[in-house]
Amino acid sequence: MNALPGSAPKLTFESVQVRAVSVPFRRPIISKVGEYTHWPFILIDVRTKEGITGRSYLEPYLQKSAKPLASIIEGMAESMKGKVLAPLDAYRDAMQTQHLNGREGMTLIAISGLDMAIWDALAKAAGLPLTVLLGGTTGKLRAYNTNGLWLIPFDRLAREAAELVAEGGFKAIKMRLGRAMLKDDIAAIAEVRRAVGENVQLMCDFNQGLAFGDALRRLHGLDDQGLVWFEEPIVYDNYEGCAQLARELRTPLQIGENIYGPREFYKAVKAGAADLYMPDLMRIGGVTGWMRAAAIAGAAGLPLSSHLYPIVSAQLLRVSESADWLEWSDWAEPILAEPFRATDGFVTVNDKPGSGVEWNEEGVKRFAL
Ligand code: SMN
Ligand code: MG
Repeated sequence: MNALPGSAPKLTFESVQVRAVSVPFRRPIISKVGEYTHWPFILIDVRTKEGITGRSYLEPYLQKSAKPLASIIEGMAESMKGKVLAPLDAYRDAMQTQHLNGREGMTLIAISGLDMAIWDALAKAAGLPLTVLLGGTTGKLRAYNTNGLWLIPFDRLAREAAELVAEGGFKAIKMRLGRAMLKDDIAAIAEVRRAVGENVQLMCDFNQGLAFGDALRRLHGLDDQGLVWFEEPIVYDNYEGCAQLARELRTPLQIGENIYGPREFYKAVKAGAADLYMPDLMRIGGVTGWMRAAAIAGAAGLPLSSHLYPIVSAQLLRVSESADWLEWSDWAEPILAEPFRATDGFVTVNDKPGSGVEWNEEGVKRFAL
């Protein structure tokens, strides 16, 4: 390394490798945003002249997005070549040039992927876990299991709920709602409660599946169910509608996984669109975007949870002022060098340098697209 005594080592961007895989689900997604049997991942390796490789992955939902996204990332990386690895500069420069294509969508997803890999490289070069590089400490975070309870047949709910609890001693799990009638949602909740008892907390997610009028009626009908939150009842960017629901209902309203970047995040917060927020690293702008959004949430006194990306999100929740829940899933496990498991409902950020993302090359080869 070319470090001077007392200074952080400097890293230089050399090249990027982008690969795509598609991993079959143990429990396929059946939701209002579609049905999926496989989950695509884009794997990003940022190589530096100094020999350190920064890694990240994206979960682009649609297999067909993998190729165009990979070429956007490669194009963006072209202009980073030879530059000092500095995530805030890279974010700014990429935004300045890429805003010609729009500041959200694929642009920000690509920036987010590169940003996370760059931060990973810097943490590795410093010999520190990302959370420590960002000024925090390693340790535990409470997590809920999101691995199942999609809109599956009613008679499978109880068994699956019990399985989710058992997967990591979870004290909280998430189920999907928005079945045909209000009474169906009430019955589904009762079925899950029957299986897991009163001591497991229940989150619920509508995946934007309700029209505003339906949501108004449905959520009032579910308001006395003791749910931890109502997630995305209506289309995510109807901030006025979300704000009305947040004001009217006693159960906290949760949104955030579809919000692009800290600027949009600020607009949602300013509109009072929710009581709780859960940014997704792929859309919020990677580590850089997350830290900016976390500062806004912290200052506004709004609890912050994560969406997907459990390993990297855990590093960031540890340094987020208003950290709330980590959303735990094991979907990336077949391509990761080490599983990221929960015990007694908690995940632990360990002392390994970096963000925690390393590949299981055998898994990557097996599920390559
Ligand atoms: C979700 C995650 C991944 C795919 C579809 C839906 C969901 C969540 O919104 O919050 O976990
Ligand atoms: Mg959701």
